[in-house]
Amino acid sequence: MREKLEKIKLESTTELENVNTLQQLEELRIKYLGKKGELTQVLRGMGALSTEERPIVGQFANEIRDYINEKIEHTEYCLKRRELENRLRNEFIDVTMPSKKKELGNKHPITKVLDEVKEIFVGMGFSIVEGPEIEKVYYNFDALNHNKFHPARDMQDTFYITEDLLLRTQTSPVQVRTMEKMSPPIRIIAPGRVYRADEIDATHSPMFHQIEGLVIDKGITMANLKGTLDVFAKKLYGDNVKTKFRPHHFPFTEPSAEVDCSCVACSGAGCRVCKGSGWIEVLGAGMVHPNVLRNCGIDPEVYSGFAFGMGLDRIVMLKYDIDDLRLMFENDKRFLSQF
Ligand code: 2NM
Repeated sequence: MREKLEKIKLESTTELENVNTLQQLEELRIKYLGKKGELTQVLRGMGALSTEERPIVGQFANEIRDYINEKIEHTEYCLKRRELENRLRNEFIDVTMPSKKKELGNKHPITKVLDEVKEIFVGMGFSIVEGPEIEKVYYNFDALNHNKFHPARDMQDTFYITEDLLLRTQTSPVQVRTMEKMSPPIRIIAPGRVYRADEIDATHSPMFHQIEGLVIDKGITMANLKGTLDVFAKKLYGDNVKTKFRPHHFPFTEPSAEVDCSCVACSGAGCRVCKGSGWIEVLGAGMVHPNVLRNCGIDPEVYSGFAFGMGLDRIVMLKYDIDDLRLMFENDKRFLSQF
């Protein structure tokens, strides 16, 4: 029996020294110390020993059990430490490594200029209103004093959805909706996307951006219009900018004018940007036609007002010296990141 115990001690020692995983270690623990383990078997067989031998062998067996236990604990400790060291080595974080750059986007140039324009008008007491891009023919044309034969109404020029629904060609329907809902005084601007069936080229796009403004109150005159737009031009392009009003025609205003600003690039001397004229066309404007006021439930005998409209995309192109409108809608990051 003593020999058997010696053998267990020897074998378990070698085996424990060759253990590589906690799983193997647990298997060995069961092999030697488990209920049916080799050492347990020996201890069970002690009944067959003589009274003299029993305590000696018993003590020896206990020593071996303690020895194996200790060896298991030690091996477990070593394995766990090795595992931890491996993990620490593999999960090592090099804090000096350059980090992945978070690419911060920036505002689209159209949004930037729109924000600027909004700020200028809000500063003058205007509110910002928006409306649907899919609009009723009535709001886009009829209410705005466009007669049935106005060329803009042509199927070739405007995107119709049904006979009485279209993609708005201007943001003026928003003004009509506002006049229907609110009573004067009204001071609003209506920015947004508008649509026209134009062929795409460097200066045309079937979708572009407009900002229209409207002021209705008692005693509003052309002088208010000129003053407001002159202040706007100076805030947008600088205090030295001059404005010029040229007679024009719009169906929804009478009288109507086109508004030029002295060229921002050459201060009026004449250059590539203004094509030698010293002026750039920026706005259309006029006194709201009495028919429009009536259509919207406002009495033209009591109230008068002015309105204006501008193409935002063109203003952006002038401001940033962009020579092709298409660049603004291609969303190439190399282009967009320049503003
Ligand atoms: C323009 C030019 C002139 C305009 C007119 C109206 C309304 F609703 F009051 F009739 N809104 N916008 C207007 C006037 C727009 O854009 C070039």
